[in-house]
Amino acid sequence: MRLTVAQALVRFLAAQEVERDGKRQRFFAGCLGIFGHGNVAGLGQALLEAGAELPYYLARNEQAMVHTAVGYARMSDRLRTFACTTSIGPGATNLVTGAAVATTNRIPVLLLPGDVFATRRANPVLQELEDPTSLDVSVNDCLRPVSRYFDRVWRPEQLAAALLNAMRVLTDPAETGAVTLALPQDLATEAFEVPEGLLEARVWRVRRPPAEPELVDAVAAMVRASRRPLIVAGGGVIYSGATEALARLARATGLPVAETQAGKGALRFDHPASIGALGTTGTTAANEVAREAELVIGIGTRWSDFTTASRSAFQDPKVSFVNINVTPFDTTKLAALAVVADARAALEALSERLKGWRVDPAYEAHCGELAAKWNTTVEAAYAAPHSPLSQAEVIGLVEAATDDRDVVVGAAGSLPGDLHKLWRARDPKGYHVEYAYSCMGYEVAAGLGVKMADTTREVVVMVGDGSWLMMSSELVTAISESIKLVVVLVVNHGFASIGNLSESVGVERFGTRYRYRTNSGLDGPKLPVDLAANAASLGAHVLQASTREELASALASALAADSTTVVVVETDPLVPAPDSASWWDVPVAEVSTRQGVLAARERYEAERPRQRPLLSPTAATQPPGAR
Ligand SMILES: Cc1ncc(C[n+]2csc(CCOP(=O)(O)OP(=O)(O)O)c2C)c(N)n1
Ligand SMILES: [Mg+2]
Repeated sequence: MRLTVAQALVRFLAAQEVERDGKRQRFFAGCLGIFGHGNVAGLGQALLEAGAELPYYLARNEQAMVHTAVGYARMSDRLRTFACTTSIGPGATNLVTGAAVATTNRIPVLLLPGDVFATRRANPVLQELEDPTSLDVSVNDCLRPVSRYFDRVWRPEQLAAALLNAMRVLTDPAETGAVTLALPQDLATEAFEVPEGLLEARVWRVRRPPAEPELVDAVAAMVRASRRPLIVAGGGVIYSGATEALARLARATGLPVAETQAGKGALRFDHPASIGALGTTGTTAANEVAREAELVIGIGTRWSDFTTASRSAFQDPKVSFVNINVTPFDTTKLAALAVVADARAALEALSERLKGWRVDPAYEAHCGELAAKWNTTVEAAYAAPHSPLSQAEVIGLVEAATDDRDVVVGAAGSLPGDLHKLWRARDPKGYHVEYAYSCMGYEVAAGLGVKMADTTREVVVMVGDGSWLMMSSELVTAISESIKLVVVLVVNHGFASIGNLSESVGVERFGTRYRYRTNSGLDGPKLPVDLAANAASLGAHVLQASTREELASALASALAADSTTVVVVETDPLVPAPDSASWWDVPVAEVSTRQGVLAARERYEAERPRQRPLLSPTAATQPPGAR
């Protein structure tokens, strides 16, 4: 069969399926894209011809379309995603930030940037970089470090191997992330004889590697010997579909479970073993249990500094770690006993080995009391009235307005931290906050992908005014596709998060307010920017709320509506969420003419000694007799 490279590629993508636990489905839900010179004649032509075989969605910004694909893939537990096509040059480099979001979060997306001519017959072409030291460099090389697999297909004969490797990485739970296949624009339109078999339907099995039995024995022995064990659930628990296995183990043993950002929702907040969010943005319950834990079992977590409170969260001098993770890279962190395994498989095996065993009842009761106490703190933060409203009040009203299965989406600013500690998750897919890359602009675009992945749930995007100004473009895509979102736009006239951080490092909220400039800085009156009018101009229905009653009623009508509503609410950036006695390592200037900086440096130096290297081998990884 004679096809262009782009036609063959599109047919290949349409024929790929994945299978896990006997459930088979198409891997690519479609192709998101923005056409320009570099992809319109190649992939554009091929997608037109393919029609419903690989549906095409017009996005408004290339970075945003990767966010949409990431939102979709995360909501689909990494078993489905989108391909993303761009023009060459700026369209392609706009992908870089989105690719980094995908790769840091370990979420599969396929990027198909256009590239310069393979033949070089008319170079430099429009938007070509021209590196005088090497003509085979193009701007797409920026995508190499943020891609788990990168290939530039210079010749039609190379297409088959590139596609098979792309699928290998995208469907491998340990390897997955952004995959980039750069397509020189002349090559994409070139016809070739498609190798036999390439376009036949293909099923990729998503593996569930079991834990080695000796390791499960070792972990069970460590748990039995520990007086204060703790489980930390990360995103891997959710992607593996291990939440029920975790709930059963926790119920049977009383092992307390704390959650990372990506792992939040692994247990319902009211499960008796749930102690909530861990770390810098954690609950007092999880942070107190972590402080004294003797044994910490991380499952499907990459141990970011927010989770470990910059390695200050664990203070027991003999604390040891176990890492259960499908990604070998993550298992060696914190000098843990490394268990390379699928989360569900490992949890089931561990449950078997721990049959009949339970944590000390006093410890269980202690964890339960701490969790109940934090719940009281949350209730109080939700109820305390402020004018303008506090962000906690807004979160409380969104929580109250939504059903168990609805999804809250967030990413950067002060919302992720406040949501992590306050939001009471009632469903494993109900909490979707991107906090590996914490990328401003993810919110609306990803919300669109989340809704496309599961149209049976209401999706509530919570976004700050800073993020909104940076990237609200995909609201237009949602409108044009008649995909309903509820967006809660939190207006606090600047960066509450970085303002607060700035103050804590002695930098006095410098440059973090959306205000007119005066002689002393950005501290004049508020700007006449009207984000409600801005949202309405993009085609959304808009409701404004300034009291609790107005917000509750706006949320109720937005949730009941058939089309996208943006609820604009003003909040006070100076009312913080309740503190959870934790820390984050953000270095403070060592010398300064300002007293505030010196005081902040002093506080910083006082905290640093709580930080621990966490390098001690566990008993199971030490040679016999070493302890
Ligand atoms: C793309 C990007 N640029 C910069 C940052 C650094 N940053 C983190 S939060 C933030 C401010 C966010 O403002 P807003 O969305 O209004 O949320 P708020 O802090 O007010 O809650 C900035 C600039 C980031 N995370 N992402
Ligand atoms: Mg803001």
